[in-house]
Amino acid sequence: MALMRRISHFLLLCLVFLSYNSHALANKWPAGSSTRFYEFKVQTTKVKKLCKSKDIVTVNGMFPGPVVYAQEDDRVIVKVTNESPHNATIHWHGVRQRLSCWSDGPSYITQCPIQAGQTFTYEFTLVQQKGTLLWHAHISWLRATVHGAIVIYPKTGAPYPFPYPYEEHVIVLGEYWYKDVVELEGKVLASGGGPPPADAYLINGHPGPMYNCSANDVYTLDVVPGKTYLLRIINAALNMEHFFGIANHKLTIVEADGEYTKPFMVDQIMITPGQTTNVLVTADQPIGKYSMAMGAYMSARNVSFQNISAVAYFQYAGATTNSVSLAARLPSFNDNLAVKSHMDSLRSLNPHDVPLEIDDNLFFTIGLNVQRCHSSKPNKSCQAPNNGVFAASMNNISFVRPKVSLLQAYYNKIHGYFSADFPGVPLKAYDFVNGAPNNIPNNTQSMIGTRVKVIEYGSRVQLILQDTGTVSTENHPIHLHGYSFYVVGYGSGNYNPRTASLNLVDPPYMNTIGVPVGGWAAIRFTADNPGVWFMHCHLEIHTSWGLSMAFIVKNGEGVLETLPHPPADLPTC
Ligand SMILES: *[C@@H]1O[C@H](CO)[C@@H](O)[C@H](O)[C@H]1NC(C)=O
Ligand SMILES: *[C@@H]1O[C@H](CO)[C@@H](O)[C@H](O)[C@H]1NC(C)=O
Ligand SMILES: *[C@@H]1O[C@H](CO)[C@@H](O)[C@H](O)[C@H]1NC(C)=O
Ligand SMILES: *[C@@H]1O[C@H](CO)[C@@H](O)[C@H](O)[C@H]1NC(C)=O
Ligand SMILES: *[C@@H]1O[C@H](CO)[C@@H](O)[C@H](O)[C@H]1NC(C)=O
Ligand SMILES: *[C@@H]1O[C@H](CO)[C@@H](O)[C@H](O)[C@H]1NC(C)=O
Ligand SMILES: *[C@@H]1O[C@H](CO)[C@@H](O)[C@H](O)[C@H]1NC(C)=O
Ligand SMILES: [Cu+2]
Repeated sequence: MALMRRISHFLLLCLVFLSYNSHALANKWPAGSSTRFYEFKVQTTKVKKLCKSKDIVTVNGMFPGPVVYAQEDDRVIVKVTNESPHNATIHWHGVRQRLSCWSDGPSYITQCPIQAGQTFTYEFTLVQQKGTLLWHAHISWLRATVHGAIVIYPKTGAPYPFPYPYEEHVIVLGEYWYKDVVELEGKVLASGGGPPPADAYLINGHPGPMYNCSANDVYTLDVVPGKTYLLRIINAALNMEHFFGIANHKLTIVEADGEYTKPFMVDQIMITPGQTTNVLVTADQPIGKYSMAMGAYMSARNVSFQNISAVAYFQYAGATTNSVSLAARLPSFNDNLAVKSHMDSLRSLNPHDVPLEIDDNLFFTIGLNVQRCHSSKPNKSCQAPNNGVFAASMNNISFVRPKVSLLQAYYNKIHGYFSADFPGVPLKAYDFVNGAPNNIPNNTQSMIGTRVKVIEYGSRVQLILQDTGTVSTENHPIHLHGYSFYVVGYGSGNYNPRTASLNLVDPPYMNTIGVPVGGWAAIRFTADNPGVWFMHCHLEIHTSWGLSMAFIVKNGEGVLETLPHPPADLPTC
């Protein structure tokens, strides 16, 4: 029974479907690393939300999907069967996939899609990884509904570096559309313009009382006065970044992207899609019902977005269900200072190997573009500003997905699908934040192509990510596959190596960094995991527009530095 008290209603639901995994929640872990088996069925599921019924794609009929529980150093095996009519793949976001690039999951980067009726088994080891991560579909916009938590407990006998919480709860943030998201992506791309705002935000699949027909569709976290809770917050939203907070309660950040941080108390957090943040919250307020809110952070100009918050309840035992909820106050949608103060608070608890010397000095611009209209129906298909077509790029190259997976093409030396000439620095230097180069006024165009950057095994990499103002400056959440990286610096304006101050002592170790609007971020990692690793903006529309690239990290010497052969059941294109 002690076990049952420790899990939320949300987790209970998962247990109903996945009872064979319920042991994973127990406090007593088997000694040594073990193997966790999961079975994922990607399928079409009917849901009723916000006044309407519709079909969505889920895993095992659950939304959000099942939680994958494991322990540090465990082997995880997930058999994915695609029972949906769409192509599918699953990405294990933040799992570093040591020597298992084949199981990373981004479609056309490390694998061909699992087509309708096919099965593929992902296998990886959580080498020295613990904390909260997420899994999600990595193809088209399916991730909107195909996502869930990964909870990795520390090794047996390794306590949390903070007071043991009374209970732990997973909080998954999402966005919801009435329209079919796969069709929606196609329509948005065909229009040349921007995407429509989400119809609602969701907390653990529930929009809360602020939308139509949703007064009773509210996630409620029941708390005991005086107790401390660990919230494992995951942003699985598609196209927006968010603020999250609880009325009258402080949050103590203890982990970001699956790595412990020095504890820091804040009123609210900003969390980008792809990021995970663990916070402690103590029910230390008068008995009552408090709202937990998820609202928009929109740093770009002139973009319409859903400005109604999703609300859940943080409800004390003893509060009556009809007691009035105290509203959570979130920063206003464009409060960049609130975002900066959250970033300033993130410091690694145990930094171990921050690269101090650099072998590869890279500089990538990131931002949106508007291409010239080539359509005979500009009103229909060129709806970006100046009757153009939206694109997005890194170093002015809009990435085009190849027809086969890059990893298969690279591994089997199949030519013609990519070129290894992704530039390490921009081809033109100019005032990135404030405008286009002087010699090409009003030129907002980008190049298109499938280009990769090749890195030697073991190279110590510094990468400056620089936001551009070609269309509008914006905070872009950049995610790197296969690695976590130290965020050694960030700032506003154009990066200047003479004035930039870097933290090489206790920088946060992350897998997704919200590069400040109109600013830059500097990240460092040691390229010691061979394979093809996607790097992209985690706002899905920006990835659709080409804000991505891939690194090829070469093999080193010997089996421990060499990518093994592909699994036999790897899908083909
Ligand atoms: C609720 O429905 C009405 C009528 O359809 C609509 O005008 C309004 O915008 C909706 N409100 C929200 C929050 O969706
Ligand atoms: C803002 O958006 C409107 C409507 O989409 C468009 O007409 C206008 O040109 C945009 N302004 C700028 C500065 O991009
Ligand atoms: C929310 O968005 C609607 C429509 O886009 C707009 O009319 C309204 O002023 C916005 N409200 C706030 C508080 O920004
Ligand atoms: C295209 O849009 C412009 C204004 O946005 C309008 O004046 C024009 O009539 C439209 N053309 C067609 C063919 O719909
Ligand atoms: C650049 O844009 C400005 C403002 O839209 C316009 O006045 C100017 O003529 C444009 N210059 C060129 C060379 O197109
Ligand atoms: C980006 O590429 C396009 C297409 O080649 C070119 O016209 C434009 O000048 C480039 N812009 C920058 C900033 O390099
Ligand atoms: C599904 O994937 C296969 C293999 O890459 C591809 O040929 C097919 O066009 C894809 N189907 C859709 C609807 O994208
Ligand atoms: Cu972006």
